[in-house]
Amino acid sequence: MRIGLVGKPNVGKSTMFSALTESLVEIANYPFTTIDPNVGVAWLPLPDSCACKELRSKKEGAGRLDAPSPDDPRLGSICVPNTGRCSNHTRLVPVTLIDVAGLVPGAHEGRGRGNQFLSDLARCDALIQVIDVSGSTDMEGNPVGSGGSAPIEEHKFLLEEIECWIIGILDAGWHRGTRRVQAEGDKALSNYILEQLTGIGAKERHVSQAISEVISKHPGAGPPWEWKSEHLSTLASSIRNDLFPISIAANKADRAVEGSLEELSLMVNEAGGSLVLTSAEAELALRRASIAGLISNNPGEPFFEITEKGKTDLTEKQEKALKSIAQSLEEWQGGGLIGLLSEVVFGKLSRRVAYPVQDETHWTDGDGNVLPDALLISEGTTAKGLAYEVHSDLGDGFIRAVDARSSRVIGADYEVQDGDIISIYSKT
Ligand SMILES: Nc1nc2c(ncn2[C@@H]2O[C@H](COP(=O)(O)OP(=O)(O)OP(=O)(O)O)[C@@H](O)[C@H]2O)c(=O)[nH]1
Ligand SMILES: [Mg+2]
Repeated sequence: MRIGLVGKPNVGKSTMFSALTESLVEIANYPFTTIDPNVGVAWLPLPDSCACKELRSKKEGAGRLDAPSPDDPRLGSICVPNTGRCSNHTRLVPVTLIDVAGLVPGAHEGRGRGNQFLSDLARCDALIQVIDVSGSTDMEGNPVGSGGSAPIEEHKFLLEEIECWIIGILDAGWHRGTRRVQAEGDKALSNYILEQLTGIGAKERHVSQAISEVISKHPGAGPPWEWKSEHLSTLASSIRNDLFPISIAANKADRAVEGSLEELSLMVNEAGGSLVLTSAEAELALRRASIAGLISNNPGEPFFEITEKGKTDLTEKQEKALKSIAQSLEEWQGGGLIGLLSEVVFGKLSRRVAYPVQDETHWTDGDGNVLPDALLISEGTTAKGLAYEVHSDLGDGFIRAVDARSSRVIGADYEVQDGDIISIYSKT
């Protein structure tokens, strides 16, 4: 799972990256602070309890396990995650984030840092556009104090730039490529487009959907080698929408300009995306205080406790500032950065979780580790598809799978449901 952070310069992309991945990156109040992309992992809590909760209660019921002691550091969790961690049955799973250079209007013509770096986003499952809702920066990301660019303009230009980037990939050999239709028939058109766009992750269904959109929207478009820029634009827009669904972090919400978001919110909702108010800077402050051991706070939660260390080290002013940050985060609906990420992954992308295990009785791997993996899978993933997600050898040698809850054998075509625990039998 990969999610790209995009937007004009100086909106808080790197601040957001840093808060979510708990890593140090360069952050500054001027455009193009980031040039080479930052890549890191954010830990996303699963919306439902980890399956280890169910296992614990089964074991407790059978008298094979005592209730967790009050000083259990993991608050009852009994899984052994290969990646991430689990406490109080809240399981964290990895999501890769990519923070890229800012994009300015005209990037496809080489303005700013151009749009070459968009290829870093090519394999992303979704994008989050970070928008400055404080009006403190212009379209190029220059600090202007107030009266900066309108959020809706920031969004529209970003869509346009990504579409121009896609058109740029298609344009070069368009005439020659699409002429193949004359000799090879209609299929040659989708084949040509697919060849050009596989590098950015396009699949046949994206391409055929896009071609149908051009034909229905422009009935007089003529043969593809005569298509004009508006036809290619419809094509690119359809592909962009499918390939890179965009949600919005309405950032710098701590200094939001009243009434600047209604129009944008409507537009994003109509396109099926989400918009969440965020303050990356505020969340970063909480993360840093938590990492320094001054407060105890889980990512995404607006409340915290001051630790013993915090009680001695924090000044009254610092304590007040942290409390006011937490209060603001609570007031903005949507759960901040983690809430947005969760909405993108589980809402927009409809990801489900599956727990592959080797031993269907004990829900363990070969070494006895309980529920070692919690994988995010797409809707429609089959048992065999899940085997491939674990390892290509497991997929190639797939014999059958077993639903560990019911001990029933399931076939290769069974559609994996959210929360399924599945053991896979394979020749290898
Ligand atoms: N008030 C406020 N300022 C913020 C917030 N998030 C980031 N900033 C500030 O905005 C400025 C730009 O932050 P960056 O994270 O470097 O922005 P960027 O989008 O990565 O910028 P480029 O790499 O130049 O494209 C910094 O001064 C941050 O401290 C926020 O939520 N509220
Ligand atoms: Mg940056």
